[in-house]
Amino acid sequence: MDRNLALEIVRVTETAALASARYMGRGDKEAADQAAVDGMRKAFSHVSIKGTVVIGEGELDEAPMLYIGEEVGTCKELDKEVDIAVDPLEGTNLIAKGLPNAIAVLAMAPKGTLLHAPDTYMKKIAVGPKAKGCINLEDSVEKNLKAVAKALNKEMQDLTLMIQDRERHKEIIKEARIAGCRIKLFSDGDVATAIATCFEDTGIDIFMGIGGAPEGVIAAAAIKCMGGEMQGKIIPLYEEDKARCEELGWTKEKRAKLLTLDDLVSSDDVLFVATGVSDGELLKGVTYLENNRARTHSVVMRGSTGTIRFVDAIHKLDKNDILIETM
Ligand code: VTB
Ligand code: MG
Ligand code: MG
Repeated sequence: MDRNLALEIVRVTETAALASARYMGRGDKEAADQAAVDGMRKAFSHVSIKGTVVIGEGELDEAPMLYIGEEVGTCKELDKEVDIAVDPLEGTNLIAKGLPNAIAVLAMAPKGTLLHAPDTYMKKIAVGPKAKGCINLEDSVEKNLKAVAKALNKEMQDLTLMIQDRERHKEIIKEARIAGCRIKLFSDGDVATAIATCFEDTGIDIFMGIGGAPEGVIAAAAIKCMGGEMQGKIIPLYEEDKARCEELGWTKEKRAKLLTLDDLVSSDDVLFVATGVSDGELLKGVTYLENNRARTHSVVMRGSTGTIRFVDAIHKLDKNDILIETM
């Protein structure tokens, strides 16, 4: 993929973030999500790719656009064909309540290289580059924690696990407490959390738990760019998820397979971009400034070179044509 795409594509998540950040704390997660979707979709119509959404707004969030199979971008040339995975507002609940860690996010890779995960759940484990090769989703919580502690040259009591605060994680949390590590619970947004393991200064050493499968593929794109490790397994949590999996060809046999990082994202030529909507572990959220301006913080990663760029941008809102069209 063209290296300049990495710089071009940041406008897409910036627009989604700018559009949805207005809804912070307003208690309306659907409106915030819709604004992000509209903004992202509009911004895509200015990008020179021939993109197909393979991970989109599925039934989990019930958003009508950027659906799976939708074509985005201005190009027709087959050599510009890419797969796109989006979550225009990852953490709709977070924005509705004004809580931290909401991001606008997308991943892009050559056609056929992003896993077409069902819009159900995925069991996940992720670590940063130093603990690569030490984890196995099939092993016990204790074994994984011990292996990561050893790889990071840390005592167990100094290791930090981050896991979503859900009833379904009761067992993992119990085992981790017995093992003796520190545990940081979060309410929503496991893309940001999985990625945080790859940045030492976040203090997060390992991420585990069951969250959205689409979010799993998106996080894997970033982890691939940064040389960390992630594994997953499709888990239909509820009865209706099972039917949905079957409908999409995710049979019981197919679901039983452990998904490696290469299964989730098979190309090294992957792009990942995220813009903070509310303040988070890695990115600051949108702030509004005097004179109709707003500031965004984004991260752009390129797998082929491993370059990670933080983009700190000030937008003049009344001159931003994409935003004006969206509002
Ligand atoms: C997961 C997680 C996301 O929503 O999809 C979660 O991956 C939904 O889980 O990051 P519940 O059904 O238990 O709420 C997020 O937290 C936000 O989209
Ligand atoms: Mg979403
Ligand atoms: Mg989400």
